Amino acid sequence: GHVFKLEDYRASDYLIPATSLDFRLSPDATHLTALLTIERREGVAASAPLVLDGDGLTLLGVAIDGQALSASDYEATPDRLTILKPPATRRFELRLETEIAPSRNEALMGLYRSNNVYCTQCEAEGFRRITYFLDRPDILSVYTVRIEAPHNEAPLLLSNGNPVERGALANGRHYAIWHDPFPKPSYLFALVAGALGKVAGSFTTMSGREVELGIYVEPGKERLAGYAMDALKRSMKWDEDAFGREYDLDVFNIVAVSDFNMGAMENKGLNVFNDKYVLADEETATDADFANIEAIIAHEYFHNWTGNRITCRDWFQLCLKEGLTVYRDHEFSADQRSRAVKRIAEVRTLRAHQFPEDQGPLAHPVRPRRYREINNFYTATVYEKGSEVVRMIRTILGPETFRAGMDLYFERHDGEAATIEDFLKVFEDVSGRDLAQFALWYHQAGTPNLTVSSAHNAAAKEFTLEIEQSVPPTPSESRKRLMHIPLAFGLVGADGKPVAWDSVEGATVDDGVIHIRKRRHTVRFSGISERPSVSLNRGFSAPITLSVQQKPDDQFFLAAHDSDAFSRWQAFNTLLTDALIAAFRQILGGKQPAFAGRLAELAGRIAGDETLEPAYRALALALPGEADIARDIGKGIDPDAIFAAREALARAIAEANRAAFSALYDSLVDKGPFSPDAASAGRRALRNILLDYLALLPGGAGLAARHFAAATNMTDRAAALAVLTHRHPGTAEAEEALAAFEARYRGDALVLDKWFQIQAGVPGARTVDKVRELMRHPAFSIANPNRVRSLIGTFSSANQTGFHRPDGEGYRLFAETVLQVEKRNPQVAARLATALRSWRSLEPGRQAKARQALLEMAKAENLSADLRDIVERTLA
Ligand code: DPP
Ligand code: ZN
Repeated sequence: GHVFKLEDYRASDYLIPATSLDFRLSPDATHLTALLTIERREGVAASAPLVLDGDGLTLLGVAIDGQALSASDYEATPDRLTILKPPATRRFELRLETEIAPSRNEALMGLYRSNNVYCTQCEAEGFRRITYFLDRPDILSVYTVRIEAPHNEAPLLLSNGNPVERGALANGRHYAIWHDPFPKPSYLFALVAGALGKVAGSFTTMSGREVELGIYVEPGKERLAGYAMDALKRSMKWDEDAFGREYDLDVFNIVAVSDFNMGAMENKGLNVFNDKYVLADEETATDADFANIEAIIAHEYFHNWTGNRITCRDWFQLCLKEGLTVYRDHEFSADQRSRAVKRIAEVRTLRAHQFPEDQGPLAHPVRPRRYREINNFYTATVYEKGSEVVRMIRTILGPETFRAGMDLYFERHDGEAATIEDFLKVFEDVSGRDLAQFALWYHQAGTPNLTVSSAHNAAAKEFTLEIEQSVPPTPSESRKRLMHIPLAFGLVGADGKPVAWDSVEGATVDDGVIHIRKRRHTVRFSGISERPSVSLNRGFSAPITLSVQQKPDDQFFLAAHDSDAFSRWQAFNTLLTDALIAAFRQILGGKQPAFAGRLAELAGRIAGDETLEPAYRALALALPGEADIARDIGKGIDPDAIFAAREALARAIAEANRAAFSALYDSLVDKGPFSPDAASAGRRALRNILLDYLALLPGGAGLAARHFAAATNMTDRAAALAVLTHRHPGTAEAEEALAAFEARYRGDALVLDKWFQIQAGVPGARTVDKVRELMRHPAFSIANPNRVRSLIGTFSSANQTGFHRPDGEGYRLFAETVLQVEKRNPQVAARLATALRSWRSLEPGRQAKARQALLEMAKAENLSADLRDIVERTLA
């Protein structure tokens, strides 16, 4: 396929200042008349052909300035329309008639049907499946949209911007006209039509304008949209308070649909959401679901300024809107909930999703330089690492200068399609600093590593840190340049208090941050009489790995005393990881793993420490995941040995703390009415992780079964079901709970996704057969992305022992299913296929079988560009 390159960017010869669309909706034959005002760019020769993008389109007619074109004036294929000799005038009107079949659109890109509702998804290149267009983000156009449909089939007709007019027509038909005054790229176009229920709200902006809010859901589900509405209002207020950003249209609408490739989409004034991220009440949604809804509602809303008002010049700049908007939604959630807990959760996500990407065959810079299929670049690197890069800018410049830079960004680039260079320039301009070396975070792939050792010279009262940076090679980037790494740190005295120094040399040290810019720094602190413990990368100030020569005593000390909550969590997590890796090696060597008693003791102390938030304690007690352990081991992975190591440690912790865990578990029982707030969720999280430990002890299955039966909300019910099925698979208790859950939620597809997910995650060799069986369950559908992700996605990316079954059966099911999904929906299939990205780190037997599965996929006929790109890069 074609490789798109950043350096090939060139402005287009033509612009489209205004776009007027007239839809006559019909499931099998939607008729669209598009009237495009075309303007030749200054300096472009009049003879330059106008080349528009299409994708599978049927052209019914084409006219310029009211005159139908003759066949020799243009060339039309499903994927391109070329106007060979446009008029000599600089501005003209191009009229296009096309016909599309939403009911047959299973790729869920462009205009399609979901549960009899018409909806659209145009990012990145879906608009060209609706009409011929300059379908690129630097073409900003003012849209007017008329939608016409039978009233009974589609009483609701929505598009971007403000409503202008609506009315009845003959034969039971009606129409609505929408106008969006803000010029926007085609990827932000949206249309929704159908029969939906509405939850209404309103918001008064900082300047006193009244905005009408609407959340549209499947009729009958209105009461499940209350939390999303509340999250929307809080997001609108927060963006005013934190960034001075005010909403700009008279209405803001959100529509929830059940067939959606991503989480949600920020179309101007008309966000379209995966219903998973809108619908919630205590009976159907977990605390994690509530938190995700809050974060995604915020994320899409925040795009109104970072993405919509200021968009991307080209798709290489995707992180300009995504990394920045993730940063903003992280900050929002941190302000709404607990900052320390939020930060730990973010870092866990980054390590679980971005680190393996950065360390494997699909590694790419936050701003890639090449792609074959842009859909494959909506990645953890662009989003999560992109957010970390923005966070580092704030760390380096300080909060006030960062805010001044953001203000300048909005002022300078409002209404434009911008680049990462534009973004960095505002921060250089407000700070007077040169960010050229820092910019490597956008340009260079790979997770930097810092090796750190320390020494104390008591006689000279000097404490020294030797720090060395390296960036591992990544595909097509074997040589790396030195980065600017802001390393937040603290020296901690024996009393747990910060240790002050007289002077420091060897690096710029500023406000608790060592600025690493060279390969090696010897950082000398003078005036230090006692050897301190050193707390490094506090708050996870840089997305790096650390190799620290640190004594376990220091780790234990920091895990109990570090004043930085993140680093304290990190110290304990490092101890757990080290113990798990040691146990893994013992198991491979045929030995029984043994654990230091003080580790389990510390776990007990953290669990019972009333000075710590319950949510924090729950995160601390969560052992590193099997995939996290595998990533830290790096190669020769035997997932069964990792599983055994992890279970042995959990058992050791549970046995050592039985009485205390049990008492704490009892004391945390939910009293009073349900509330999804962070503090209540934290108590449930702590109680549920204690259950997970206690379930490993004698009588554990009974305890979990009672927890399941007594649950009054989905968080507890789903947690108990997972504990029962994962810790006691195949037992009567587990089977009864599964049956009860299924019976209770029969007909509720979103909730049954949890049932699929929990079963797909059951460790062990038998799950592959269970997954095959569940694919035939009436609630499963290979055409629905949420169902596929719950069952196949969970199995392949979150079930290490099941998926990596030594005989390769997991891989075979996986390859077969990916190819089956791909026939309908290449984008979802390609995303699924990334589950094999770490195949080279497996032990040789599994590695050979995983490779076999990848080769099977590679040689399938008519492979989509999406899947081919992933499979070939993974094998390369
Ligand atoms: N809708 C996706 C997001 O908001 C892509 N823009 O991240
Ligand atoms: Zn986004």
